[in-house]
Amino acid sequence: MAEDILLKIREAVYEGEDEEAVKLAEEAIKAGISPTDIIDKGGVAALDQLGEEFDRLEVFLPEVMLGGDAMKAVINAVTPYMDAGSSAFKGKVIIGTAKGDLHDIGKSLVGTQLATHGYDVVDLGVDVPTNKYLEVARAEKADIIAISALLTTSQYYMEELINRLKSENKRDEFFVVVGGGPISAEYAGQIGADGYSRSAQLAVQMADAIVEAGKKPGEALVSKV
Ligand code: B12
Repeated sequence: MAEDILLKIREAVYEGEDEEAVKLAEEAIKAGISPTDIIDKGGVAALDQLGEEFDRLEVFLPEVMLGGDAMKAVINAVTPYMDAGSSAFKGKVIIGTAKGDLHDIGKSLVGTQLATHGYDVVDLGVDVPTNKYLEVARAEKADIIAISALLTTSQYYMEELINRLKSENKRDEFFVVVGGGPISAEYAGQIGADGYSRSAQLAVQMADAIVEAGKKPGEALVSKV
């Protein structure tokens, strides 16, 4: 039963049928399926399929765009049902997608998860230059800068931001956490990031571990895979 609805959501997102996808997502919620399963097993599965087929030139950008829009509609529909964890304030996070990169679905999911689990989140949107993260993080007295990248050409800016902090002798000013399709724990370690996680749910555990460890930024990588 649950598998059936999830498969139908996957098909609707794949086809870019946003109204149908939202209707099914609402049915799934009523049937007791968790928002996380709806997003991961329904929506993300469809986007992964579209991504692979796009790579093989079997589908084209308009199909991927429609799939992305349907996915966003599903996320909006199920967000109110997401489990809110402890609401005690844990820290302030500035989040955005790296320069040159317009992918915002994963970044927004991470932002929502952190916001519903005790973090004060400022979302700078997409195509965010390094200066902007730093400027807002300083103005807001943030604890964590979170950078998402889906394009290999944009992941470089994660390293740029960390190197900028080092060159200003301010590496300990912010924790810098990274994630997104092409990012791995190895890469996060290589560039000297403080945190990496494979998913939005794990991003909360990662951020909690960083805050609780009481270490200074730049000392160790916390990775949740
Ligand atoms: C949807 C999509 C689009 C949509 C984006 C819509 C939107 N509003 O975001 C559109 C159609 C606009 C698009 C455009 C392009 N895309 Co595109 N796209 C995708 C696709 C299919 C899905 C991405 C997605 O949303 N996944 C679902 C989310 C939930 O997953 P996620 O982002 O990985 O996020 C999760 C984790 O990574 C993690 N996470 C994410 N960010 C962060 C941050 C932190 C701090 C942490 C801790 C964790 C974390 O948590 C998230 C939730 O669990 C991917 C393929 C894929 N499977 O990833 C290609 C893909 C990313 N796109 C690709 C390409 C090439 C492009 C274009 C260049 C195509 C073109 N020729 O124009 C343009 C680029 C535009 C630009 N300048 O950014 C390539 C990238 C290849 C590469 N190596 O760089 C991919 C991999 C497809 C492919 N296989 O070729 N795309």
